[in-house]
Amino acid sequence: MEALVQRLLQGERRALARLLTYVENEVEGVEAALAALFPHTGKAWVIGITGAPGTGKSSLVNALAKAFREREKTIAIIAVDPTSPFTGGAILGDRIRMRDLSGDDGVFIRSMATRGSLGGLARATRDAIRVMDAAGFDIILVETVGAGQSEVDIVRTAHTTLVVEAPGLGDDVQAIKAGILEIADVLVVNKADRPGALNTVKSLNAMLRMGHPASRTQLVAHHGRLLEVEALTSNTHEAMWIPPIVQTVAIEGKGIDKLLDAIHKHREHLQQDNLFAALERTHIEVELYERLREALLANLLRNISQDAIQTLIQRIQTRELDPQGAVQELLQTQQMKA
Ligand SMILES: Nc1nc2c(ncn2[C@@H]2O[C@H](COP(=O)(O)OP(=O)(O)OP(=O)(O)O)[C@@H](O)[C@H]2O)c(=O)[nH]1
Ligand SMILES: [Mg+2]
Repeated sequence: MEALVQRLLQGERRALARLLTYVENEVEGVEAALAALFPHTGKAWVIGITGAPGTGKSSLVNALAKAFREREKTIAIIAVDPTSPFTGGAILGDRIRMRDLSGDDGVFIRSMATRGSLGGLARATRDAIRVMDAAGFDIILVETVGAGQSEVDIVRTAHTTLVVEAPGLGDDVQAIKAGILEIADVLVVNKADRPGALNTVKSLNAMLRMGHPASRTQLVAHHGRLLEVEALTSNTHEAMWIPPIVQTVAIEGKGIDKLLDAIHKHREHLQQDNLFAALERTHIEVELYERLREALLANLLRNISQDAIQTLIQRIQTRELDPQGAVQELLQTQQMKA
């Protein structure tokens, strides 16, 4: 592992690929590698791209990567597929569409699918981002399908979040249904070459005028949970960010300059008033509590036999014991043992 870490820090792509596989498979010893890499992280700008299936996220990632390359930035891409471990076809599709980026050492592409739980995927994605960050990439693009929990997980890792819409996916703006407008730093109306694009822009605009939540509230972490709270009155107008709406035709590279510009402005926005430090603090707090919960539970369960759990379940089912009482009982026996 140690040698692998050194090779990764020296920029060796094969070491990077191998470490990412270790992260994904939670291979023993990978935690030590992640710990050794951690001091080398915190430099990359992480951009999350989310939206309903088929809106053109991968095409946008492709176009963005090319545009960043033209500006001499190195790019790592993670395509996360939280829906199913059986969508190898879709992942292959992503890879094929990104083939015009291959052969360039300044671009690195990786797909990740769930193996077990969504939580596991979120952790693996976060760790993969760190590994790529330590490997020295300037920009990390993370694509996930907007399907519930995964958007929130992007917020927990990305610095700038793009929410992608496209016309003709139904009569309403998809973001309303999925409730993901709140997390958008930039709204992208892709497939602007299609009829209805202007209507999509109009509905998004109307929603923003009604008061984009971000213009009145802010995300904060409280005991490791993300909460939306009223923006502090001391948060003056400079501190507020209203997500711009950018139209693109990803497959033709149209509007990509404007999108890059919007991303850049958001980055500049975060760099004022210590907003970036606050965002990072929130990310760290959420992660810390998440890991703590996991570790405590794992610790506890190590000392409890499956039989004991099964007995408790039975006692709950027969109404002899209530679920909260069962938890208390478990904690007490643990304390007595300790
Ligand atoms: N007309 C038009 N088609 C586009 C545009 N961008 C992407 N497409 C097409 O839309 C389809 C879906 O594009 P993808 O980039 O795979 O979309 P995605 O959001 O990554 O899809 P999933 O990852 O499956 O959710 C493909 O056939 C693209 O060629 C665009 O700007 N205009
Ligand atoms: Mg895709």
